[in-house]
Amino acid sequence: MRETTRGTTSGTTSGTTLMDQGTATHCPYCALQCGMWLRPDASGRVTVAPRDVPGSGGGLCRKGWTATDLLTSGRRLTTPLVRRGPGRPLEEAGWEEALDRVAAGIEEIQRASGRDAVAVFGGGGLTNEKAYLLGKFARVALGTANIDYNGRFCMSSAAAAGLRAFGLDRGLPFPLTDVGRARAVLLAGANPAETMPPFVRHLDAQRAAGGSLIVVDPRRTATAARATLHLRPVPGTDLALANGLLHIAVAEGLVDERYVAERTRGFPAVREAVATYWPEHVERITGVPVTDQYRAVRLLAEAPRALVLTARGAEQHSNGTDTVSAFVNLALALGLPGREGSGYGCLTGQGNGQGGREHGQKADQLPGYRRIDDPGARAHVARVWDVPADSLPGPGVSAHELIGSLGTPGGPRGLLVFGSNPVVSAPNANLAERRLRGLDLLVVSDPVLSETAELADVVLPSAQWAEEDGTMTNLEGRVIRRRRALPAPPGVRTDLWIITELSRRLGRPTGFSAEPAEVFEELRRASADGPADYSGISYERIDDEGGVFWPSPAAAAGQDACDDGAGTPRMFLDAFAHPDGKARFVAVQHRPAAEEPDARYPLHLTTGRIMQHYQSGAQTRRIPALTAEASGPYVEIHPDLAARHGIAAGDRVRLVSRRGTAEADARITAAVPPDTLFMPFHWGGAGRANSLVGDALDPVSRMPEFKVSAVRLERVA
Ligand SMILES: Nc1nc2c(c(=O)[nH]1)N[C@H]1C(S)=C(S)[C@@H](COP(=O)(O)OP(=O)(O)OC[C@H]3O[C@@H](n4cnc5c(=O)[nH]c(N)nc54)[C@H](O)[C@@H]3O)O[C@H]1N2
Ligand SMILES: Nc1nc2c(c(=O)[nH]1)N[C@H]1C(S)=C(S)[C@@H](COP(=O)(O)OP(=O)(O)OC[C@H]3O[C@@H](n4cnc5c(=O)[nH]c(N)nc54)[C@H](O)[C@@H]3O)O[C@H]1N2
Ligand code: SF4
Ligand SMILES: [Mo]
Repeated sequence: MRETTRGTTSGTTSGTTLMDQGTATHCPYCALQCGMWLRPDASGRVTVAPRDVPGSGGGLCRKGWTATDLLTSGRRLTTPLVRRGPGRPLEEAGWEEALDRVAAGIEEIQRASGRDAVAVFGGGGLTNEKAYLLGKFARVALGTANIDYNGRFCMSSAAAAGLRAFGLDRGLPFPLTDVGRARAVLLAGANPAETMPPFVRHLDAQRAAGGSLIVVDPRRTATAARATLHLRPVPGTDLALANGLLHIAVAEGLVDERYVAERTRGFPAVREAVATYWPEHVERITGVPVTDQYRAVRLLAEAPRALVLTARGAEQHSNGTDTVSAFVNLALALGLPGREGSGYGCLTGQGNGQGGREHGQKADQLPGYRRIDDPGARAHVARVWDVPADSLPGPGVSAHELIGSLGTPGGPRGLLVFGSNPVVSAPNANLAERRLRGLDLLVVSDPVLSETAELADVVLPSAQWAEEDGTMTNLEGRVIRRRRALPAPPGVRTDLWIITELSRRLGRPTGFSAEPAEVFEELRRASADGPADYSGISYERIDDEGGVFWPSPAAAAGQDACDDGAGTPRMFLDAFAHPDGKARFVAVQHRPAAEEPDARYPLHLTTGRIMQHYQSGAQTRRIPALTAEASGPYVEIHPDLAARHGIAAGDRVRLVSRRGTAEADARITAAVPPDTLFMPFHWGGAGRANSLVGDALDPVSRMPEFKVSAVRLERVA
């Protein structure tokens, strides 16, 4: 199924009325990566049409439909900005001045304080090519260990749990279309009705075919409203719930003993660990009724094909890795992973949340999902980069720890940010903002003047998705093409060009290319024989096959694609990625969130997303059609709680935590439990949810606890 890069509507015969459909690309935002046709018209505006692509299908949500508004809007940056002295405002500058200033600043800091004194912060929205080149830039041109990225805030707990269970982690190790075919789906902490609306068609298909959907979410979301069974745990108690479900599976004789014996290790310790998770005890911890626990287990165990899926609601906790392990244990005991049509998967979030974690912008990684502390991996990548292996730095620290160390004694004094807006999205954002303000040099590459860019010494206006080529890896692990539909405005440059120019100024005239296709060729070699092997993937092959699933070793690239897609649509069918081919159970125990409600801060706060806004909102808050529908921050408050505080719908309320305060409009709804508030995190300033969130991290993944804080609620007079 060759994917045409330029499309024409079918059905025309004369050849004279062929209508140009435009350029075939994908939405800039989430990991579903819906297909799009982009067509610039005579007035310079770009029209969008949905494009039917394998996996995500032919739908678009409101964000996709309006994504092109930012291409032509006056709200984007079209010239570099430089702060020409402390206390001075950002002023327009030429590229030479801006880049020279960055290079000089880096050299000065590194001369005085060492190479690690300059850090890099990347993003899961960057193309594979950019993520790869950014990681190489940090290790080779800067020689710093200090690089990490916002994926640490996103799916790192699921990745850590997937690695320890299966030996390799790919968000969904099966094609998305398996969701529609599953007879039972358990969604833990996911709200795709708002976060991936076109995905919901798979859930609708699944239920229309008689399947059951179990949603685990403290809130009655639009997704939960579609569920056969909605389990509403107290925030932060999913681990106890998952252990409890496994306890019931054991007690009811529903464990797939043959699968467990043949395909796994470590079950006895887990059986023992869940022995004390009696249904009544689990109800006391989680609030989920005993009968619902039984029903969930039966629905899952009796389905011929069943999926267990987690997302941020289950993962963004100080016990997030263990929580995902508890759900994976349940899936393994029921014999799901590595079986056609069944399995465990994590719904990744960002456009390239998958590829972004595979090619070296994570503190402990080299391209191809290699470990930076593995001598063999270092030697391989150093050969591709043409540098001595011992010149490569070791592992750096995680995103939140990196931000916390900025400008402190011994910490980095300079930071380059590509593709993130941590002033809004980092936990304990008041502290994050202070740290960023304390730097000697802050450089931000961004298409817009985000809250983080506002603090920068140098802002570099980068090209947007529709103005560049590259590859993205969607939530299924399918590598797809982003294609350039129109030129960037004059004065705007691509991230690859910026990285290449900076490298040249830092004494690396070779080894960096601004051409995506050239970077991808190098990425193929760097990833070859690694866990995330892209060596068999090429732009041409993606065009031919409509995307290629990694791993795709070069040696296998000639083989015909199967019905589900090219590369490896389904992983683990024959063996898991541990040396003995067996999956690992990991015994885990419930522990409370880092911060539980008490007399001074009596309420749970949980945070998340709404349909109209994307992440820190830097992009979507600049799109009038979206802000017209969702204009500002709000808090969901249960009617009983609101009544106790004398709060009416639309009143201004203040939330107070140990870190800070946030103000927003009250939205009164029984969708939240009486002791739990929900606030979206898409706004900065006074309405910034992350001013409330704490510093607790998961000990394995270093994922922050975005989903549980203790707060008190006040009515603003
Ligand atoms: N509209 C929109 N879509 C997006 C994004 C966006 O910003 N806006 N971002 C993209 C990205 S990067 C990501 S990571 C995904 C995230 O996608 P999701 O994980 O679906 O989104 P969230 O809203 O963060 O969290 C999902 C749900 O977790 C619930 N939750 C909170 N606490 C708990 C808990 O303790 N246990 C359980 N089981 N559930 C809990 C919340 O009530 C919420 O409904 O979305 C992607 N898509
Ligand atoms: N309280 C709370 N906080 C959260 C979460 C939560 O659920 N609750 N979720 C967390 C999660 S899952 C995530 S993923 C993070 C995301 O939070 P952020 O990392 O802040 O993500 P974005 O808002 O997408 O920031 C991307 C920035 O890069 C710019 N940008 C977009 N594309 C490009 C590009 O190609 N190149 C360059 N140079 N710039 C680009 C955008 O304009 C924007 O300013 O937030 C986390 N923070
Ligand atoms: S669901 Fe995600 S990829 Fe699809 S249009 Fe919406 S934001 Fe874009
Ligand atoms: Mo995310």
